Amino acid sequence: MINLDKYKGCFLGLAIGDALGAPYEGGPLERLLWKAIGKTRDGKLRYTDDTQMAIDLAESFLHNDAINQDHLAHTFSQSYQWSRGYGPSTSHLLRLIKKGKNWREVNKKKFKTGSFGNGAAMRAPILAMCFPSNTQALIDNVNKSAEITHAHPLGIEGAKLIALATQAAFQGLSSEAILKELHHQCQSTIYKDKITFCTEAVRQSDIKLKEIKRKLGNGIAAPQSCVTAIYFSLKFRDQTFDSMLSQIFSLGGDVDTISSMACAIWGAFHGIKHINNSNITNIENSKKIITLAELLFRKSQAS
Ligand code: 8NA
Ligand code: MG
Ligand code: MG
Ligand code: MG
Repeated sequence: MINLDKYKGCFLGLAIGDALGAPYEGGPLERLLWKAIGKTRDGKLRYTDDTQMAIDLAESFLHNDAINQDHLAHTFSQSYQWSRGYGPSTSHLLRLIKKGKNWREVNKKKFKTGSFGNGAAMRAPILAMCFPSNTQALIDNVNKSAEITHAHPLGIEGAKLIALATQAAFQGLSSEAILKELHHQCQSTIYKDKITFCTEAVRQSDIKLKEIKRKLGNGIAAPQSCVTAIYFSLKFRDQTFDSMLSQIFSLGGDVDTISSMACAIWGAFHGIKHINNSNITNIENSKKIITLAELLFRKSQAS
């Protein structure tokens, strides 16, 4: 059953996973930088590019009642701030759009085939809130959202898997059914093989974290992180939000993005009532995020 509680859990999960995961990301220099800039003036944990782009996507969708690529590109560029830790190619692109370039002319400037970073996937849970019941509409709009910043087929495919996993979590499907459907939806062998491994790993009781890292990855490329996030959301489906977070923190690598995607899916399964209140009140703009989740839910009920 899809309900408002799940919408709030999904959006807040995304932001909490991101803000709590950010200090664990990367090497010692990045951690030092995050110590300096990772808190707001009133002591809340700052979220990073992952949540900012998710908020942009929600606001642009609510404004247009659709994914309007030009409006979305503009919205991304207007809220861009280097201090939120955007990926290098996305930073470059958003600065060009801010200067007045059309996104279509610059989205393949850095990489001829477009970026396959996980930047399109990290905002994909919001698309499942925009299109909670129509799978084809969800896939079409994942493509539209991803193309602006991540036109590479592997960047788009990672976003599609995260969006479909979130949609299935809202609907409360069994983990077996979710993985079967994701396997069916994979276009490339790289994702297909990872979903096959993930299906085994979710069942196995003694799987080691280093095996997950080796087989599914923990990097900033979409194929190195999207199935990893799906794995954690399913492995910890019947355990606490905080126990999932602590495992992802131990994984290392692109922790903010992997925990953001995993926590969004977990939140879509269980809803806000299963997330500790201290996690919610500790992060920047939690009230605004709850309001956006309410507006998205209301729109989904009206259509
Ligand atoms: P992106 O689009 O810049 O892609 C990330 C990286 O992936 C690129 O910089 C390349 O190294 C590589 N890459 C992507 N596409 C190609 C290609 N076609 N050919 C060769 N290499 C390629 O960034 P994004 O928007 O996808 O974001 C990815 C991650 O970066 C996110 O996790 C986000 O949180 C961020 N991030 C930031 C920091 C930081 O503190 N600055 C650290 C880690 C990750
Ligand atoms: Mg980030
Ligand atoms: Mg980061
Ligand atoms: Mg990241």
